[in-house]
Amino acid sequence: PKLKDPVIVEQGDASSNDKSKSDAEAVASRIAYHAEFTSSFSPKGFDLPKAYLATAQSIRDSLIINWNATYDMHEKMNVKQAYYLSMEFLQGRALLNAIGNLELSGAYGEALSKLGHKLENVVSQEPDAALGNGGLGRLASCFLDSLATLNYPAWGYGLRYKYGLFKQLITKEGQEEVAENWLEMGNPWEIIRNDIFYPVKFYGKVVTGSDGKRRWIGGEDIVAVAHDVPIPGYKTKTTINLRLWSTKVPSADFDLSAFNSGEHTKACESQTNAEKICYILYPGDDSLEGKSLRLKQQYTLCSASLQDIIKSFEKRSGENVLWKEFPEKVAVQMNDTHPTLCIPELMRILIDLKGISWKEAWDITQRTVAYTNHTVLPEALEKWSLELMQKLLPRHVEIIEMIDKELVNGIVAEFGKSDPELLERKLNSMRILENVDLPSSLSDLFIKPKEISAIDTSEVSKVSDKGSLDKEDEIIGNTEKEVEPPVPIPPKMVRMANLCVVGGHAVNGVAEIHSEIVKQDVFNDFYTLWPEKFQNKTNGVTPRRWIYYCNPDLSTIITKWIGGEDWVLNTEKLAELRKFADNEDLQREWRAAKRINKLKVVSFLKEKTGYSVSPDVMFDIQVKRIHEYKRQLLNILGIVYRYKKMKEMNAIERKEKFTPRVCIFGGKAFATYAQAKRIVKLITDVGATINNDPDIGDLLKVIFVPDYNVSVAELLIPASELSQHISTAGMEASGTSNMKFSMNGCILIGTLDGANVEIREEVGEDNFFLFGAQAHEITDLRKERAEGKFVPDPRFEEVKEFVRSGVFGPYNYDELLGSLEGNEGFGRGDYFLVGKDFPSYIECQEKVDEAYRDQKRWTKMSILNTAGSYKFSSDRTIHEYARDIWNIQPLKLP
Ligand code: NBG
Repeated sequence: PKLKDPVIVEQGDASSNDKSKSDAEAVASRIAYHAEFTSSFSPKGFDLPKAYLATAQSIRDSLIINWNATYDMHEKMNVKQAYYLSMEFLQGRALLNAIGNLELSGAYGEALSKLGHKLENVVSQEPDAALGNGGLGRLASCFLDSLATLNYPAWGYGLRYKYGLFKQLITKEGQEEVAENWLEMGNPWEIIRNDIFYPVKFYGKVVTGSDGKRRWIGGEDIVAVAHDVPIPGYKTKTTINLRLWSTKVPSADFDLSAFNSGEHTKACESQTNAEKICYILYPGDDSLEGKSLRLKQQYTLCSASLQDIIKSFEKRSGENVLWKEFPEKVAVQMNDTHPTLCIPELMRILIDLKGISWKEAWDITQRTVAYTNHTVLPEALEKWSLELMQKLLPRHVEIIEMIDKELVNGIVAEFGKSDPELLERKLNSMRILENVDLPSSLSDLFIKPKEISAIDTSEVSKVSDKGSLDKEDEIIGNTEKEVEPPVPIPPKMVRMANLCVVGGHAVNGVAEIHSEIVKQDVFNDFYTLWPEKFQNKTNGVTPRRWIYYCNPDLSTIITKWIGGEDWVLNTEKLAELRKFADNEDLQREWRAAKRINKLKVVSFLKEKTGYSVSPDVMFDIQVKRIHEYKRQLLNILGIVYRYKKMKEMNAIERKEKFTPRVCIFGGKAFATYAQAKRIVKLITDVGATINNDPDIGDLLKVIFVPDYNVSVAELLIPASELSQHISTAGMEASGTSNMKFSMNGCILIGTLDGANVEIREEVGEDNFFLFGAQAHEITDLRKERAEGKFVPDPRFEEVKEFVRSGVFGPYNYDELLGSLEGNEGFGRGDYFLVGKDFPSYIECQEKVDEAYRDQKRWTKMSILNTAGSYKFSSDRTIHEYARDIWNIQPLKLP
């Protein structure tokens, strides 16, 4: 490639042929320029990795122009801005999205082919930016896409983890984790802002200055440095910012004399200590070091982001900084409880550094921050040891204690002292501090200070949600730990979720049923006191990434039948497909598109797992984090049942009875969640047996896709025909892959849980395979089990026996299967009600088989799923947040 003038290509206008031809030339010269001057490879040659980097850098130039223009406009207009703080952003790949959003796909395709490469091959060189774990992180990324697309003034703030979460390998042993070195080849999407950094302090002590003010001094100082990732909107110039922090020591801290006297490790110690804060997401927190590292991560995110937000507020205010107007310019959204420290940190900055009174600072803080709850699993609502927090963040603990004290006063004022029992119950559930004595004026009221908890701690050893807190997973998996004697003195804890509810002006759940549970159960006492704080914001996903780019064949069909491409921005238009659901031409095209997507997956599976599958069988997929409540175990036991029945029949019978399927699983089990890892092992063992059984052939295949991530999802979801969302009712806050599957014309089998409820409403009952107990029945069912009254279905017993018989290999599954049984031995009482739902699940699967045999009916169901999915665009969700919580307005570049 020859270097020409490095002209930057303007946002696309593919309407004219000449324009696109000249665009292609300009793009080619731009790519060639970067291949020669910016790429970190040898200047010779133009292989795929180099083509990717040069292409990314070329489009980045265009993004930066829009990104600067967006920033300047927001600053000039001084509009209110929303800041989304999240420990996770699961961005996936950026190149195709950027090219598409700038409407330069044609020009880039042509340019690359001139340079000897195919766009799709170049695009697939990009490693996923996997700074997240699951739905919570991917939701944050979908929100950024919608915010930019809808021209909202908003930014994301997160951490730049050097090694992400982990890379999953599937071996004979099951899952293994290795470090994911996603930055190995450099990251063309980030702009390292060496000019933007903030001090972050840990430890030290608080003293009272001569002016009577509290000051946090001493301790360990690190620096957080900004890395900016431009986020382009679709068909708009608006390009917002995702600012990720990395950590290092202040440069003056390098111990030169230690280094020169040969103590190299010692000299570099503080450097490593600072850098390790951003090594990985969710570092193990068994040890005290692990716990304090996590708390350091959370505080770094909150402190650096707030300092940045405040600096920008001050700059935009000019001479006249009016702090009480801060909430009119700034909205901070806390994505789950991980950024809770925003509350005491904002208070600290306002009071200690800006000289504002407690009362005013509290008013400003409350009006600024809001909290989204993403799980009702009690133990996943984070708690931190007060002792640890006191060491690490002494000034914040003073502030939290003060907030708790004011809360106690408020509760006493509300409920009075006349009914000590009621008052005690309210205090126990609502206080921020747990197991901390009340002021003496109150404690006299009660007989003795009780062990307190907002939640029923007896459940703690049974449930867990990997999304937030991880140690509980081990409690499930590790029986040795369980028998530890109870701690004599209950530890003093800080309940982060309570702090969020008290300190924020809005609390929202992420699907209707979830928001109801939040109000009626998890935070009921708060809801009774402040009903106006509580809201629902049903999740959504971006239709750009999740149909338009990942499923181009289906998109072309939709555009053709609806008569235009505006459904990508206005998903309501998808509903127009309803009137063609029976049309034979559309049905034929629809099936053909699905088949193309299935063929892509066939080759992908062959490459990744070695298994060959037929594109003519039903693609049945369950991809999500591996978790007991998500019940991959129910799925695999259903498969085992199916296999056993097949083996009991002759070839003709089994062909008649069963619809051929490939059952695909994917997802990561948290590294220390032993039970989840056993589930992975079982799935792979079952696969190894069934896939090699000559009696079965294409009738049934079971495949575990290793290292499930955003890019794998983009491949699997468009090819899927049935997808499983089968959590124990009431436990999945929303789920978001259910929305993606439905959008791509996949039919769901699921329980009435999370967003399934709303999806079923929208797509119609006939187009959703429903089974299982409902949320309001779960408590009684668990009770029934605990009392030994539950009689398991013989088919369930049969299937467990079959696994135990060793058909799937020598691994001992007692601990896994025991969890589905009573409370003796390995028994854990089947907390997730797999046994209860098993019969209705396998019966429902029979209905699936039958429906699939009628391809016309199935295709109609598929079309009606896409048509009914319009509500689940994150554009709708973001408009609701903007209107009901943040009070921000869109602002478009001229
Ligand atoms: C997850 C829930 C999902 C939900 C996403 C996004 C956590 C803590 N929660 O059901 O389990 O879809 O959040 O809201 O990761």
